[in-house]
Amino acid sequence: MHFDLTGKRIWVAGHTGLVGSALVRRLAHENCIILATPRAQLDLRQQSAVDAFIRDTRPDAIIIAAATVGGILANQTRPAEFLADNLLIAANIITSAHANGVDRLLFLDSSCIYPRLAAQPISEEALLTGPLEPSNEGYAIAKIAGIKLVQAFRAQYGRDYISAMPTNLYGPGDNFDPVSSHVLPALIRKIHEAKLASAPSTPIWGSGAPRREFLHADDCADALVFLFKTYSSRDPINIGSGHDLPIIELAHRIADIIGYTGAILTDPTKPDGTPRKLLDSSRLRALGWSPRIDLETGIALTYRWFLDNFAADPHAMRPAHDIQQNLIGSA
Ligand code: GFB
Repeated sequence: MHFDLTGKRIWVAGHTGLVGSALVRRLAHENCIILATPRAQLDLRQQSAVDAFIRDTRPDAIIIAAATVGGILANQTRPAEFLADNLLIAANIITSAHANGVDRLLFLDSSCIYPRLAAQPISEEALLTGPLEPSNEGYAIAKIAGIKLVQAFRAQYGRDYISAMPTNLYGPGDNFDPVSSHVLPALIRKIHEAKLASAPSTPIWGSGAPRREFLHADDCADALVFLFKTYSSRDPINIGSGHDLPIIELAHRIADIIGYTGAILTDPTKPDGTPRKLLDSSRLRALGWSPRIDLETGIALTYRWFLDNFAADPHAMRPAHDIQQNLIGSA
């Protein structure tokens, strides 16, 4: 299968988010037209607005990188938003894409759709074989619904829609809010601030024992474009780096890169989440794609971006608790 991007109008829904902005950078190297609209002008939770946008802009293909996202605590404390917003985004865009004759679509999923205690590394077959991790059940259910929509529109209408499951992502443009962010940007900020304050120690959440796999957003975008051009199947496909590590080790690596020599303390009052999340990405590797950015390089690049864009002026960044504002309608 080859989907030729040349001259195609591609709507990147969520173009200001972590993956969306990486997709825009990556698609700039393809000979295609990128459609994007400011979030203030399009609320992806509104079916009529989404429908009108697709009707008016006539995309040939759509990548759904828009979502209400956040780290473990944001998921735990705002389950209604994570479930409802993400159900609406998936359903609105996919049904309107079909209604307007868009025949190619990629839905961006998440590794948290897999059962909490799935065998590691987690293969695509593990989907719906066991209970989900409670801290992000709402988000996971909405993302599973997205996969099912993709499969249903393929089965009933023959639409060439696909879904892909990236592992935990990080990179430039990430959310560095200490409360709502994911672990990697949260630790960059906390450890950077501990260094500036010459703090003798800095705490991380949970026991530090959970293991996570990390992939740089630019690698993820490259894999998504690769799949968009070459992959057509009802089966979702994993996108991972192939390496995981305990959170405490991640904290020490970040401290080394930042040059922080204080102690890293754990905080068992905060949630650990799922004990391990390492994807089996052999299906993607067999198709010929591999990541290029190793974790040390990726952390260093992300820290550089943080220093250039955030550390200098924290107020210029996203409002801390308003992730939704930043992602809904940010197509
Ligand atoms: O990245 P994170 O929030 O998400 O947390 P999940 C990963 C691990 O890092 C957990 C620990 O064990 C956290 O307790 N951790 C340590 C921290 N310090 C911190 C910190 O300062 N901030 C954060 N955020 N974590 C998310 C899901 O799960 O993964 C989402 O909730 C999504 O729905 C995303 O799927 C990819 O990997 O646990």
